[in-house]
Amino acid sequence: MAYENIIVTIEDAVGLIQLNRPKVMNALNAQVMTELGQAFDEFETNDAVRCVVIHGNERAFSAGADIDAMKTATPVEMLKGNWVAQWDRPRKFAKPVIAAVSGYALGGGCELAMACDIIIASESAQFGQPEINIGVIPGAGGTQRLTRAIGKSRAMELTLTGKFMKADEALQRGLVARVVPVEMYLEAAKTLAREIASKAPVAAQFAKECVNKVFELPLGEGLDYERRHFYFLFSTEDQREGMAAFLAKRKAEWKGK
Ligand code: CO8
Repeated sequence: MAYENIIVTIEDAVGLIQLNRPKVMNALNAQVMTELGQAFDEFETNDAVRCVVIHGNERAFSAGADIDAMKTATPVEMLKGNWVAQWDRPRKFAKPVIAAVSGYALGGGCELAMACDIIIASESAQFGQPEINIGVIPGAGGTQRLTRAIGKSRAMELTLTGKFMKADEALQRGLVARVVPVEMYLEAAKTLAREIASKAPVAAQFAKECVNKVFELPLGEGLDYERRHFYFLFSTEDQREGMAAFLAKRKAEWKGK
């Protein structure tokens, strides 16, 4: 598929999506989000892809939704276009998704990173929901996901002031998994993606789904959900193979079924 606003490649078993509007700090407009959805569709059906990394450039992961594109939008246009729904795509995508964040991850950029399963940040990363400064509020999950990730008081402070949070604080508060030097952030994300891609695919899909359910279900239902998925894995060839390989002290050969 030909893309104009993103660059899509596959390296080993890792699907790579680079947001590619550097002149506007990778601002996210309807075209970018549509292409992002198409790239996910492409990767979803490609068994060779087992993990995805989304990144921008060193200066910006993304400075958010394209302000110029939405400055005159009406509520009905927003509703009909419904491109906000694309922000949920990484969560709904079956395979694990890593956001590799360097520089700014603001507004919809922060929301897109938070919709991914893991965030790897460079030392220059800055996260924020500055929509208050342009007369609106986060609209693609920021109030919900940031608060769940870092707690109410600090999320409220960031959302009400529009200030940015630096990488070291994002790490300390659990928003990101790891902070690495700028020159290493993409490689670190790819290395992690390759490691995840080497695991049993169905188990990886279920692990992602179960961890994400923490944010949606009460504990009892979440525990039941996890247990049912655990039982189900005993119907896969990979469970037999994984346990047999462990006992035979050899490397498992996953089939993804
Ligand atoms: N949209 C459009 N253009 C942008 C955006 C953006 N979000 N961010 C930066 N740009 C453009 C600038 O206009 C500028 O363009 P030009 O060179 O033509 O003047 C270029 O990128 C470079 O930006 P700056 O000159 O401002 O660079 P600085 O280094 O001085 O500042 C910042 C960098 C701090 C990132 C600054 O650009 C900034 O504050 N950007 C806006 C951040 C922001 O407010 N983000 C939230 C947007 S609203 C949102 O995301 C809502 C999401 C809900 C989803 C709803 C979808 C319908």
